[in-house]
Amino acid sequence: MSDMPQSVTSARDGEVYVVIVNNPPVNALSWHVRQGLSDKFAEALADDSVKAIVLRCDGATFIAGADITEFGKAPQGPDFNAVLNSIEQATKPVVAAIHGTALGGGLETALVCHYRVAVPSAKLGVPEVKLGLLPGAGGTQRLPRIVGVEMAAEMVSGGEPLSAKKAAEVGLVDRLAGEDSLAADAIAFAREAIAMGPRPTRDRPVTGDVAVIEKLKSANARKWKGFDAPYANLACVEAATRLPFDEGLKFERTEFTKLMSGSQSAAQRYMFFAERQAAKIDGLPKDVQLRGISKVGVIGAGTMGGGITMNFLQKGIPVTIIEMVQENLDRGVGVIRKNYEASAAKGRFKPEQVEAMMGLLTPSLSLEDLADCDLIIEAVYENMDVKKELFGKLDAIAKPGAILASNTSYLDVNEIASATKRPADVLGMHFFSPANVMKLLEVVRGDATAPDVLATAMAIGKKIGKVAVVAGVCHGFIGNRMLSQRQIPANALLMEGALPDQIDQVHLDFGMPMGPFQMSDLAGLDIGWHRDPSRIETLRDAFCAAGRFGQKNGKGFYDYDERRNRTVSAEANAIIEDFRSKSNLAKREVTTQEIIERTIYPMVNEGAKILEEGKAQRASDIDVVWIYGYGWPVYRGGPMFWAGLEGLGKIVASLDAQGIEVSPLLRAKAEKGESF
Ligand code: T1G
Repeated sequence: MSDMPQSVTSARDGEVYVVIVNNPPVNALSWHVRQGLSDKFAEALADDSVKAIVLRCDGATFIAGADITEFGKAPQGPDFNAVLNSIEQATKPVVAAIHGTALGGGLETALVCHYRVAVPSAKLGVPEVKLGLLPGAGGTQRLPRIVGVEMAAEMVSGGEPLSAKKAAEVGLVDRLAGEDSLAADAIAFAREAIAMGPRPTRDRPVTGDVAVIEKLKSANARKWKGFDAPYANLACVEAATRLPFDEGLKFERTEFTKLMSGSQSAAQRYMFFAERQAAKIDGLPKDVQLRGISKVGVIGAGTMGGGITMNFLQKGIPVTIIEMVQENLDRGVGVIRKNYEASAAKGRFKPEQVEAMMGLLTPSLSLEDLADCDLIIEAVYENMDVKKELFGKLDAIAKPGAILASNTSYLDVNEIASATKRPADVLGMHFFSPANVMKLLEVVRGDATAPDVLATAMAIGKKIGKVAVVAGVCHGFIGNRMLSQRQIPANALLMEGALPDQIDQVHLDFGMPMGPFQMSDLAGLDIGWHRDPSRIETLRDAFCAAGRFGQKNGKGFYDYDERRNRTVSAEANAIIEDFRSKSNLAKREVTTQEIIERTIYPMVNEGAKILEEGKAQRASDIDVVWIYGYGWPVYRGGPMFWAGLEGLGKIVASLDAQGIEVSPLLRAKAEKGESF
């Protein structure tokens, strides 16, 4: 095949034949890699002077999996399993030389090699479950023959990689190589292997106790709720314990095909690329230079300010944290330390790491101490006047080139920027609570925000472990703007006959971590309340008048015990019934389908408007926001992806019937039978 990229070459070291894969950026097993492997191994096996074979990769990593971009397309090149089986059947010993990440089909390729040598920094895993799949090239059948049923079951169902050290302990790696001498060490091991001969994994016995599979299922029932792949993975490992190898392969192939053809894997593979796409800023000048961020200032040591601060300290970036009152500053710093100590108690940090992180924190009562910061993030009271006054002061204090960011969750970033003489250096960095846990970061670009400022904020967001998404200035940006389109109809449905737990249950069954009313209780029903119990104009007023403020005081739409377990509240439901009757609204039966159409379809409509207005770069960014900011079930791909599965025409028809103004973009796509 003349047009085939040469992504597999070979070299000789005496009687050892070295097969070298080079398919940037991650040496994915694209069709031309499979063809190259097939050709090179055939060459090595046909050459009598070759006594052993090493398989290694150039670039950053060993093979990191099948080429996900090929999925769903017409198959090209040799079959994955055929290539791997031919390696396993080699009549000469084959040694895999592993660095970087041997993942998915990459690890499966290493499993068909007879021996494995790895550098200590390497990681080995089968993350297919995170794509809604399973290791479809024999991984579920070969892992139990090398590491045993327990470890294999954990690996395939959790998708987390093993360190090379751990892999060596469990027999997945036969020898740890020098960090800088993998090629040579692998060849040396291959020479030793000549005497040992081939060791086909398929011929090795399955070891371990199959009972672990049921234990894993019960231990992860909550986490795996709604997901198909974890259970399919475990079914394959279980099959390995009772079927001959080739029967087990057939079982695996059947389960793999079911997952591959299902919507869950399509959604999770979509999200894999969507998350990476979100990091890209369309139209960014090629020569943009990031600004250096070596010191950060955070204004506000409350829940948000403290959580934001922790993100930077954890990455070794010093933070000056500001409060106006000593007591609040001390409390804020205390909470940061307490959170780190709690994580240390769970083994996440060593005590000396906690001290090192706290050593990077400079508490202060003076804004002047922010003068040397490269990035200043305010997380103060959500009030425009307060923020504008503060940004005016920062403008005079911050050094030239410092980025000034607001953590506002919905206010107009352009108006905040107008309080400074440097609007190009101003943007929003909207963290989600708890800020040291939630991965989503909405980076809100103002009209004047400079490209390098935007790119720097996106880059620092990634550096502190966030999934950053560019949002435009509008009320609520992307996530909260769509959230409000869910809450409004949810509240209306209470007035039509539904109850909080019925509506929430629909959302829980859909796969959301909590429903609209659980979320309201978490946020607090008294936010923005006028504090006059005699003035009852809205249902929220009625709840607040009754002292029902939400989780914070143990009662809201639900009742909460001291462990925050919620129960349906007769008092809350009575307040709803009373408010409905006083509003002369008749109670009627509300169905699950109606709840979906009334509370989720409007979110899709709002997402389409956000796209039309250019407040999100792409539909997949909106989905990333909802997966990482609100726990939308990744097996449904995000609201915009899910809308395509639901059918845009069906959604538009329902919105029309509800009398909701339909986004022209949504309607146009529906009419063309498109999805987002
Ligand atoms: N196929 C195609 N492209 C891939 C890819 C893959 N497997 N992995 C990464 N890329 C692209 C990615 O989209 C990005 O592209 C670039 O490489 C750098 O990735 C039969 C069925 C290896 C840990 O799930 O976990 O094997 O944005 O930004 O942070 O049983 O990539 O530059 O254009 O993530 O250094 C199983 C997925 C596949 C591993 C590197 N394997 N990849 O992280 O870089 S299914 C996986 C990763 C399978 C078999 C089954 C990570 C990484 P662009 P990156 P990184």
